[in-house]
Amino acid sequence: MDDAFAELQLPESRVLIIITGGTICMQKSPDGLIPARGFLKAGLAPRPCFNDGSYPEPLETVIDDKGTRKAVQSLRTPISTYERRVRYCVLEFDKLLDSSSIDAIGWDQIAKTIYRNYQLFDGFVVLHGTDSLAYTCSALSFMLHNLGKPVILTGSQAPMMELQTDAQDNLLSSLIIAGHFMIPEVCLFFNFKLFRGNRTTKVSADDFQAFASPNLAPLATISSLRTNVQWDSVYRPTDVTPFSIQTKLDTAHVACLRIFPGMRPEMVDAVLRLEGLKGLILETFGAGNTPGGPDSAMTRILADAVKRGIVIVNVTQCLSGSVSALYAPATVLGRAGVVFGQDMTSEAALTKLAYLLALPDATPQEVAKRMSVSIRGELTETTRTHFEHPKRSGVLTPELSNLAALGYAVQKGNLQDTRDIIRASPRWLLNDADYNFNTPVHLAATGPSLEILGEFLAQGASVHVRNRSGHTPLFLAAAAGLQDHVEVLRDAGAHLHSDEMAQATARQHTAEEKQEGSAAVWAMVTG
Ligand code: ASN
Repeated sequence: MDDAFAELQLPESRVLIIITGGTICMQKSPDGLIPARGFLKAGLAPRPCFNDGSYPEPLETVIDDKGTRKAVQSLRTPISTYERRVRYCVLEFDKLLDSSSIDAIGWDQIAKTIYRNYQLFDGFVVLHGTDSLAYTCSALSFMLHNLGKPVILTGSQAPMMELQTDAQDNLLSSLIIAGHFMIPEVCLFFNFKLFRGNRTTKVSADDFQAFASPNLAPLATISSLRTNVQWDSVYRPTDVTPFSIQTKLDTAHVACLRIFPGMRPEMVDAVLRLEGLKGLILETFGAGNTPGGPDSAMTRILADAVKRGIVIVNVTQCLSGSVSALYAPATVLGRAGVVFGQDMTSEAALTKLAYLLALPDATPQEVAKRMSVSIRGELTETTRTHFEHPKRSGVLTPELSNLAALGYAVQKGNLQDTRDIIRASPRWLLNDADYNFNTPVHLAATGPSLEILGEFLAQGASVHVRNRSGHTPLFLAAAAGLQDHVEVLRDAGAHLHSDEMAQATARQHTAEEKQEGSAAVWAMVTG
C-alpha cells in the first residue's frame, strides 16, 4: 500500500466550529477591538496546522442558527499524533458579539445550533469571548440534556491575527480534543487545560491563564505532544435517553448579590422585593456566613423571602471551598430556608437557578432541593459516605481484568462476568477500544445479550464512538439484523454517522430488492 493511499485510509473526525464572537475573531477599529467575519478564510485556511491543503470535497451540509441547511467549505487538519485527522467547518453567527453582550438568547442560539447539527458531527467547538464564557459554559451544561459528544468552548485573550496570541493554541487544542476524545461534557479549554465548563471562573482580565476551576482538577491537560485525559473525572450521563435541549433560561427573574461588611439589610430586602423575582444567589463570606444572628433584620428579611417562595442559594465569595453549616451564621441561614449551594461557582449557581426555574412545573421546593445536589457535576456532593465496601477481588486474575476479558464475556453473553470485570478493573473500561477500535458497546451491539448492552449504556458508555472502519455500534447492530439491539441503541440516542448513511441506504435497497428481512432493520436506522 503506498503512503498516499494509507493516509487516505486514516480515520477522520468531523467537528463543527460555531463562532459567536469574542476577542479570538476580533480586529482593530476606531472604537477599539470588534468581532470580524470571515474567520475560516482569514484566520484558519492560511495556517498549516489548521489546513493540510487537501480542501475536501464535497462541501459539508450544515444547519445554521436559523435552521437553514447550507453548504459550507470544510478544512482538514494534518494527521495528529493519534493518527487521525479532524475535518471541520465553521458556522459564524449573523451577529458576532463581544461576550459581555451575550445573554439567554445567545445561549438558546448555541444550544439549538448544536442540537440541529448533532447527528452531522462528532464534536463541537464554540468560539466565544472570555468575559462571560464561564456563564455560557455553565448555562449550556444544564441546557444540553444527555449530551453524548464533546462540546468545547474556547476563546483567547489576544486576537488570532495578533503576532503574540493564545488564539492558535486554544483553538487547535480544542479542535483536537473534540475530534479525538469522547468527553461528553460542556468543557472550557484555555491555556493547555480542559475544564468542566460549569466549574470555571474567569480569574484574569489579561493573562493567558485566564480561567481557573478551583474546586475540580482539569479533565485534561496538554503536555508536550500528548493530551492527558483524567477519564475517572469525566461526567457521563446515565439516563438512557437521546440528546435533547432545554431553551429559554429564566435570567429575568433571578439576581446575584454580594454581601459586604456594613451592608444595610434594606438593600437585600429591596432586591428580594423586585417584581417577579423568583431566585437569588447570595455570595456570602467564607464558609457561607452573613452578618447578623438569628434575630437580626437580615435573617428576618431572608426568611420572609423564602416564605414568599423565593429560592435563595448560599455560595461563597471565596475562590475555592464550600459553604457549610460549620459556623453559626451559616447554620442560621440554613434554618431560615436558605439553600446551601455547596462549592458551586456563582456562574454555575445563577445559571442553574435560571434553568431550574424555567422547567415546566418548577416549584420553589423542587428547585431548592435540586440546587444543592449535582445534576451535571457542577458541585461536589458532601453526602457521600466515607466508608466503602472493599471491591471484590480474586474473581479474576489481573491479566484477565482487561478489555479482552470483557470482550470475551460479552460474546459469551455472560452478564455477571462483565460486571465482575468492570468492577475489578482499575480504570473505566467502557469507552476503551481494542485494536480495531471496537469499544465494549460495539461488541455488545452484536452480542447475544441485550441485557449487557443495556447495562453498558446505563453506565454511561458512549454510543457515538466509531471503530477503525468508521462504524458506530448502531451500524453493526443493523448489519447483524438485530432489531432489538437497534431499538435499545436508538432509545439511548444512537444514530448513524453521516459517513455511514449512504452505505446503510444502499444495503437497505439491496435487501428490499432481494426481499430480505434485513430491509426492515436497515429502514429503522436510515429513516
Ligand atoms: N471582551 C472580550 C469578550 O468577552 C474579551 C475576550 O474575549 N478576551 O468578547
